[in-house]
Amino acid sequence: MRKFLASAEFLAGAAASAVLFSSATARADQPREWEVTFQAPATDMMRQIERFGNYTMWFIVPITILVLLLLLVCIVKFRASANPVPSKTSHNTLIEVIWTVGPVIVLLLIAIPSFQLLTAQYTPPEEAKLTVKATGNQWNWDYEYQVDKTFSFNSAILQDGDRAKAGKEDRALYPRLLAVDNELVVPVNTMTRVLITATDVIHSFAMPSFGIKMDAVPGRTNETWFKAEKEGLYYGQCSQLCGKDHAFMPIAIRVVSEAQFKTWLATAETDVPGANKALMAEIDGTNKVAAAGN
Ligand SMILES: [Cu+2]
Repeated sequence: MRKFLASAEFLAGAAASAVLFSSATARADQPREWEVTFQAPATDMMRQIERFGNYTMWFIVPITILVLLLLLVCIVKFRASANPVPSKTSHNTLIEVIWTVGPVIVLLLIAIPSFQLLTAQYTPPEEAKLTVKATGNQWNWDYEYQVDKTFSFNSAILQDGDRAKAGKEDRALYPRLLAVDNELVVPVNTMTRVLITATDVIHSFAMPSFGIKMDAVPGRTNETWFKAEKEGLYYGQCSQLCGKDHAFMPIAIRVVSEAQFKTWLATAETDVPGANKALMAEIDGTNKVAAAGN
């Protein structure tokens, strides 16, 4: 028994350090195995969503326990052997009032903050400084930067064969099925508007750690926004079943400093792969300096 406990302790420790290690090296957020909670929020909106999710638990857990207990009481107390003559009661005004008013109060307590959150999601707190348009295709994304000199590029899943050429061999930072060839690059702490549409079927642009998910509908432009607070590489996926390669159209957003974004933008207008290479080299360099400083 002691041996089992010791090995369990070791496993837990190893798992914890693996999580710490990977988050320290990856500097990003992405889905993880056996994850039961939300990804760490990278925007205030996601923090609000997380708070609301935790708040609803205060209702969900007690109600589930109450219903389970009531069921158990009925099963044991009113079983045929203990209760051979069943009650013929069909009405009880007090109980009916309680089971009507109680749920109404619970629903109001959930509905009011829920609508407040929904309103906040549709009310950008400030004017956007950057507008990008995301167009879903079967099965990749086009990103258009609506800046002085509008330009666009395609972002598709990273093929294993292209890893070396792209300099993306680190599978913690560029995971299989989530890494892309060209990330959407945005500056940190900048109000970013995302216009979302599609060319063929309905897709959905979703970034869990930003708290955004918006359908991409052909012939229609939807709008959402985010303001990322932390630099890093974030992963999401198309979230509307869109055909055979639906599981293979990830979304990757690279949040960089304002200076890095300016440099990237100046090159990207004419040469997206070149701008990405330079940006990756610079980020790698600053990471090494930071690691050396520790
Ligand atoms: Cu899709």
